[in-house]
Amino acid sequence: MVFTAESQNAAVNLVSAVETAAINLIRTMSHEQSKSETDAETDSNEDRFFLRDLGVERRDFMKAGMAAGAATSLTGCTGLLGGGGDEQRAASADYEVPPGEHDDYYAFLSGGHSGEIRVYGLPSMRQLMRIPVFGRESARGHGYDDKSREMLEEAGGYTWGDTHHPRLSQTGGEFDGRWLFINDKANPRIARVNLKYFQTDAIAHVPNTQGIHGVTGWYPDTELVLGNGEFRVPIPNDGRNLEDPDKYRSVYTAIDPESMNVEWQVLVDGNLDNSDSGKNGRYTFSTCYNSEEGVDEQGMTADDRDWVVAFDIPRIQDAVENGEYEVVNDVPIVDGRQGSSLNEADRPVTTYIPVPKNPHGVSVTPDGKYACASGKLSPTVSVIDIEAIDEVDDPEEAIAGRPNVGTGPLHTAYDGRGQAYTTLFIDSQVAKWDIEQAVEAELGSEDPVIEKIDVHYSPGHCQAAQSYSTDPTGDWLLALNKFSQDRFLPTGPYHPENDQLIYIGDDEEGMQLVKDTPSYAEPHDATIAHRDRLDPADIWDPDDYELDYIDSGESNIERDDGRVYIETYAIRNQYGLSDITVQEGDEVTLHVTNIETAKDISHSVVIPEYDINLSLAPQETRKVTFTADNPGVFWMYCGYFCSALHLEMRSRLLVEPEDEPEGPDPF
Ligand code: CUK
Ligand code: CUA
Ligand code: CA
Repeated sequence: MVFTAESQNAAVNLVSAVETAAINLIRTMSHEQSKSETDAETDSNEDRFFLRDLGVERRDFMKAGMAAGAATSLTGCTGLLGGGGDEQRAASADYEVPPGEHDDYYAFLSGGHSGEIRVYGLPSMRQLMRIPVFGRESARGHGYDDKSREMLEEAGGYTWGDTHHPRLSQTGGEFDGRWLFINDKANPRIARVNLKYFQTDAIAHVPNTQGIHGVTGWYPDTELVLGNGEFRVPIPNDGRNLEDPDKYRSVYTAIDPESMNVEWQVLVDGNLDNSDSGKNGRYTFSTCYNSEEGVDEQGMTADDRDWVVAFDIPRIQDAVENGEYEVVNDVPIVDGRQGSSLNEADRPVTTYIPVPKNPHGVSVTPDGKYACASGKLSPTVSVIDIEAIDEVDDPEEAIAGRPNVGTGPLHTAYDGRGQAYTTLFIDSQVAKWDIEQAVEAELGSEDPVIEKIDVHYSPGHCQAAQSYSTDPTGDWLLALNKFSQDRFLPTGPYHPENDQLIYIGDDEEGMQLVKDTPSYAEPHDATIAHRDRLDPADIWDPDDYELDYIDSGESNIERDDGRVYIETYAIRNQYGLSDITVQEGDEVTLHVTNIETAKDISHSVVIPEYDINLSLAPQETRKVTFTADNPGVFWMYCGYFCSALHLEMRSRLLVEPEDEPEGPDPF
């Protein structure tokens, strides 16, 4: 039996009569259909559609997934299907990457107010790693050794952050596997993750703004990293103009990706939400939902239009070079407001392109032709013709299309075949639409929409494989849904979020939901890179850090007037020094190399009393400094289960008291 429009209509009728009966019918239908087509179709496009030579044609379970999805929508998402239905579970199993095999893609997901990044493998959706960024994290010792602790302290000393937008560095418009940049929406910071080591290696503190929201590289070659100031504040924010919101300001900030130095800022009208870069080293784009410059929801939603700001980066750099700026908190700020004299020239520094209404995401098509801004409070996506910006008299004329995609459009991703995928927060769907058709159609037309798929529920971003680069691979789409409601076993009042994997590689069959993955609050955005784009190191290269490598037999203790500098090493199953004696009150630095050359043999140095937690991957050296202000015996042990004698891997820190302890021994 084939699952057709008729059978779906039949199912609709049945649902209105007896919901559960219909769902069972659909389940049965799709199951039978799946089985019969598996028998019948054995040859077509096997290699293309098979993930892992599992011997099953993927169309079969795509249809099964479709049926289960249809059933879910018929029930109004009330959870009658619980975990998604047997067919969906079966479909999902066919996308499993078998034990011991590797995924095709890395997906870097932001962790929201957990302040971290999660690394998934796609299509398995297995969580491969977490990368701590803006807060201390004990498993990897982030914020515990001197270097990472100083990095966090120098970037403002905040204890947590809110990561939203992981953006990979690009060379020539393609991911180069070098760095990942990510914003802190809570505090004014942008961090850099070194993708050789999957480790946060620099954090820039950005003055003159509260929090950085959207972030993007300036592509194609990531010459700058750009961050959006979302919350308007007085500049400088030193107590002036508290009651005068008209004098609150937002800035767009440029950071040098190598030095992580804040290079310049651009003052704008309104505020700045999300950001993306054009592909040819000219414009970057940011949405503004608060053109009204309101301070509450009513104020920020008063007008029907807000705007997208196009930043002409070379023109801004000229202005900086010509000294056309004011310096506040050591940063040159170029006036990019609409009335700025810099905008009277032939080439304005900023162009304000009106779009409806409280727009949210903006993303540039892989060919670099269009910047698409989602309306949020308008059911449309505004398609900006980037080349036209220089040609039109009125910026609004640069709008080349405006498809009506559905309710609550937030973010748009691309498959590289001329199609766009926009999340619909309110409809709980992803809409697929044709970009050129959107340009040809009347503004507001629904015609460019090709299909919609239900997701569960209320997606923020969706992200397609390599969508942010010039070469999307067009096979996988992640929908990062804010609510999971009834999709998983209950875990108390805090529910996991739901990251759903959708196959988008077959335009004929349409989008296929294949996997639900619960996630901890809360992924906002992701970047998905083919594994060939990255080349992570197995073990550390000692040339990549500044600390001396301490080899076997090179342990050393130097004492100088209350300072004790200890150099030692770790190897299965011991430290280079079996005990270390210091005086109460000494300032102690522990400098340790993990001299293992075998991959995956990590050690750590843990001294709980002194809050020491030094984590060491193979060939890695780190140091930590502390004051030995409590006398006594303190076991120093290894936190990684590194060998059969891991528990025996320990030494003693002996802190000699300043004053002899009093009283007899009680035992
Ligand atoms: S924002 Cu979170 S769902 Cu930071 Cu990209 Cu839209
Ligand atoms: Cu080293 Cu456990
Ligand atoms: Ca608005």
